[in-house]
Amino acid sequence: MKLYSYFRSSAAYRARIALNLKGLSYETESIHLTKEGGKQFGADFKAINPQMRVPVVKLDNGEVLTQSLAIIEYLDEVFPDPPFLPADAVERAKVRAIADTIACDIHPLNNTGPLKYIKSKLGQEQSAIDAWYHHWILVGFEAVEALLRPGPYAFGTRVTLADICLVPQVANAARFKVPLDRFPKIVAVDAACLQLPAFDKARPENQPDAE
Ligand SMILES: N[C@@H](CCC(=O)N[C@@H](CS)C(=O)NCC(=O)O)C(=O)O
Repeated sequence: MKLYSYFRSSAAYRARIALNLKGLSYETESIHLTKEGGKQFGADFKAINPQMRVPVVKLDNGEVLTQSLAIIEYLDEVFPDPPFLPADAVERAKVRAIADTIACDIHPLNNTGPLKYIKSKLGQEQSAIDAWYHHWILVGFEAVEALLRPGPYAFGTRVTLADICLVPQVANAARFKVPLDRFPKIVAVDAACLQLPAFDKARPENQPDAE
């Protein structure tokens, strides 16, 4: 398998954690999202992912998968051990709700493309962009903090999809100096997950393209 990734991309970080948890080996091809205007916009990568975003997984049979949650679901279906979701349908919906709060509600508002647009097209100062970034993480994390179960992980004693989404979002928050003292459960889950080799190996600073 090949993972098109970028060390700072939190969506790619999700895919890296999932691949590691399943014990799958993969080759990383780095797509630098800022160098020379962004390698994701080059014709070669556009031919691979018309959305021009990472992560992308290229399977050994040549099939190309995009969107981190679709990639993670695929991995969970094809490599069911260890499962990313609980056995009970209600519990599964709750884990997915935490993951979606992060992947569908928080992350898109803090993503590279929209931030660039706010700055260059809407003429906002960096201070306004930082305030925007902080705001959407803080309101999103308030909800996530309330949805977490007693740990050590986001939804109890087993790692789930919720952890796979939460840890990269905490890394983004830390990078942009969002204060997390209001979220002791999130901070504890993040610390517990990062003790696991699958999460540690997936950290931005442990990637071959880390700067
Ligand atoms: N919903 C997508 C988000 C993917 C995404 O937006 N990736 C960002 C990096 S975290 C990206 O490639 N951005 C490039 C750009 O906006 O130009 C997923 O979960 O895979």
